[in-house]
Amino acid sequence: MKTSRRKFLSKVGAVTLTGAAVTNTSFSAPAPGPVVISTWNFGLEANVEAWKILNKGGRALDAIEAGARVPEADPKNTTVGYGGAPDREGIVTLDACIMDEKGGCGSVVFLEGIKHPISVARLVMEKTPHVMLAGEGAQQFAIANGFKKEKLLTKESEAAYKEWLKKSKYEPIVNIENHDTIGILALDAAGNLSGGCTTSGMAYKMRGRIGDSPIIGAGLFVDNEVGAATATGVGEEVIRVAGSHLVVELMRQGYSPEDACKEAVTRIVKKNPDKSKQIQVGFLALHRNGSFGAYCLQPGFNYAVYNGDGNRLFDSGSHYKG
Ligand code: SD4
Repeated sequence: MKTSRRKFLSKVGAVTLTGAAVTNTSFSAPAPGPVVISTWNFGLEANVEAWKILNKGGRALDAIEAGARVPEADPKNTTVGYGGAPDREGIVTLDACIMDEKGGCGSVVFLEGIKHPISVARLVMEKTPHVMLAGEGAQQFAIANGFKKEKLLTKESEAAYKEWLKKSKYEPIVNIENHDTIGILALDAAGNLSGGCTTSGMAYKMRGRIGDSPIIGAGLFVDNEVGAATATGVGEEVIRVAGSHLVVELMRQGYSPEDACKEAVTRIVKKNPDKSKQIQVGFLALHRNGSFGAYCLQPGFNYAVYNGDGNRLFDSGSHYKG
């Protein structure tokens, strides 16, 4: 029997953009039509921009890019784009990738001085015969395509970095509890999927370190026949299991989005049970039928969903319990 919208909302305790509480668990009876889902609570704001495109019948790829640009431009978001935490030398380096419904993909890594790596990644996909550009080459390509070189380190991020420098021990930081990388997945009215992932990476990482976020198959994977997945958390662990590709392949075998994410987390734990106690990894998946789900290692991962039922924040209440 179809659950009424009112009943559904009271069951999951959903909130809107301005709400405070978060919900529990995933949702597998999707509203028909387009949907966009994205990691963490700042995903709510990204979804608003993405939904403007999806709601008009626009393409999922355009929605992804528009959504990802929101946290990239936000100086208060210290894990993505402008205002992102720097590496251990004090330099902000950005990573991003994007995938479309045709299996096209583009990626930039170790990009400095460009505020919107997601848009550069899209151009790599659309204008070059390559998938990935790095560092200086990626920056040259961006500038040649009209992007401005800008200072990305904000006063606030610089001050936090200076505090961190006072510690004697080298310790990169991934925030377990709160805001991180944005991974964003969308299904449009034509039934096509796309995805994107953009980050400043692990705060105070070694210079040159790249995580999972810009790596196709690790931080993001889209297969229009099946679904899409993205990851957040300690990228090294996600890369080791080719996490997002794994999630999509599990959905191909019939796993629900949440169960596929759970299996990927479980594999990470099995490989390294001790380390897993101290890190966070979360996966988010969208099936091509519009159902979605998430699973994380530690409690504290939330994600935002905008579909015909509105824009809501879900707590991935499902986390690894051993
Ligand atoms: C990375 N996965 O660079 C990204 C960062 C992140 O939670 O998502 N941190 O490893």
